[in-house]
Amino acid sequence: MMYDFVFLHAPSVYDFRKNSLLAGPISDVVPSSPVFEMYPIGITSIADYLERYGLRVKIINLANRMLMDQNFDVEKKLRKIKTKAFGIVLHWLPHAHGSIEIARIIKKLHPETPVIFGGLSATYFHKELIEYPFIDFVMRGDSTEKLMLLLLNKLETRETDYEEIPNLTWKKDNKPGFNPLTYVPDNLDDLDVPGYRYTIKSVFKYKNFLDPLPYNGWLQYPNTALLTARGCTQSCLICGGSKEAYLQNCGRKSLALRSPAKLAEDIQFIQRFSRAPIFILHDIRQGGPEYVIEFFSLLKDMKLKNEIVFELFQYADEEFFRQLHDAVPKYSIEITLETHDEKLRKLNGKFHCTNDKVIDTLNFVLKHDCNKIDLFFMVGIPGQTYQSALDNIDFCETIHLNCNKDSRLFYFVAPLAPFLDPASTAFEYPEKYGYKRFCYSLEDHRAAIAQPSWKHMLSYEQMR
Ligand code: B12
Repeated sequence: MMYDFVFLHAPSVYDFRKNSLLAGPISDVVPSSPVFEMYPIGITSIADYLERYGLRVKIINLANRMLMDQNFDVEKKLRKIKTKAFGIVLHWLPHAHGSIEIARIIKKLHPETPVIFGGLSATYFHKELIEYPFIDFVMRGDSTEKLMLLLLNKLETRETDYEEIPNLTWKKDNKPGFNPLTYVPDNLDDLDVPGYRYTIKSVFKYKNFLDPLPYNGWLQYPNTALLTARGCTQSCLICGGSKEAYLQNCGRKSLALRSPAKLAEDIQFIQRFSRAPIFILHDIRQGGPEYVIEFFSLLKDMKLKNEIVFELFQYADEEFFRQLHDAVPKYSIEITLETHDEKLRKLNGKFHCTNDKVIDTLNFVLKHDCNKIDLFFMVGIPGQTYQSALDNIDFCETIHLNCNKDSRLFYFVAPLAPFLDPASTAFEYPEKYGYKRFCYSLEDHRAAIAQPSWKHMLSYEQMR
């Protein structure tokens, strides 16, 4: 079968099956293994959009196929593919090694087929990427659906005036061109984000259910996520998806929101194929109070069967949870506190209220019948000392005792690993925030992630 576009999601390190890694706790709080086999949900949106215009698009999660089958032959699989262009995912920087190796293999097997990179990390390192002889384009930015249609149409008609496509990094006669980041849409309603319709349809259309699986174990427990926004209102120092990072990396000055009505439609659709929890990504309060009221009222009218998981960036009062529970029969809450230290929380950005208010928030949630609360702490945030990291454990005890030792509270701690996020304030100004940075270029990160032990993968050290 001839495709118009094939997405490839590489493992973090290629080939992880040959060189065993002591990856440590670098992926402890996400559904993936250290291979980071989950692909970014946005590639399903791109696929969905392109298929609306009659293109045939396939997603191959190579990382997951390699993980699920020790004998899965990558080169054999790639050799057989007939497509007009390949898209290689470099969204998360831990894929710095695998994505480059896959691109190299693709060019060896299909020298005439264009190779296009995309994702937040590809956007950040686009100038370095375009220098590789086996990469032809980098599509930059957080919203590339429409731009990819423009580019694929151009490739089809063999026109080479790439200057016309916003956000594109390209090359002609080995000379790179960098088009400005001018396409930054301010809402997400004309897209399917994520493209669950596409994903399900593609299984039947292209007769393969293994290739597009999002991660190992998804079939047993088909968790889904919905994206309320692209961009962020928060300024967390360590986040490569903060307000400042989106401005610098994607030219985004404000949030692009998905409307409550569209989110409600998305939930209806998911309920048709999955009974597992639906994660609502980002704090819905980013949309403002009216957005929240409208969303809750739509949820209330719906016969919600799935559990819905909400994220909170800051303190919320009791009324919020009363309304939430009134609208959603079964819900859970995720809170990233990072630290017990009020001053450090204030510096870093998340939950910059007092510890008393943190405990109040938790008690409100528990009172209003939530199913579960996940609380996340981190080791390695700016200003944190060894002792301060240890003190988080005592704070968990304080919380537990102040919340009647409620068994619905779950505590997680993970290191800031493996890398400082590119474009985050901490990455851009490491010394100011107490870090010694070891990695600068993409090549530095590529070498780091392939180290045999996680201790040597880390791209930073905290200064005392
Ligand atoms: C939701 C989220 C997750 C979800 C992922 C859900 C999913 N499958 O996409 C979960 C919780 C699982 C997760 C995990 C991780 N995350 Co995360 N995540 C986010 C978050 C909060 C939102 C992402 C978002 O808004 N995406 C929307 C847009 C930007 O992306 P998208 O629609 O998927 O893709 C669009 C473009 O990026 C582009 N694109 C993407 N890929 C490609 C490929 C091609 C070929 C093309 C053309 C275009 C293209 O086009 C798409 C649509 O137009 C951000 C923070 C933030 N506010 O941004 C962090 C963030 C992206 N995550 C980050 C990190 C580090 C991770 C982890 C590595 C953490 C860890 N050590 O475990 C893991 C990796 C998981 C894996 N691969 O297995 C960093 C990334 C920094 C970097 N540049 O590397 C961020 C910025 C901040 C952070 N620290 O959390 N994450």
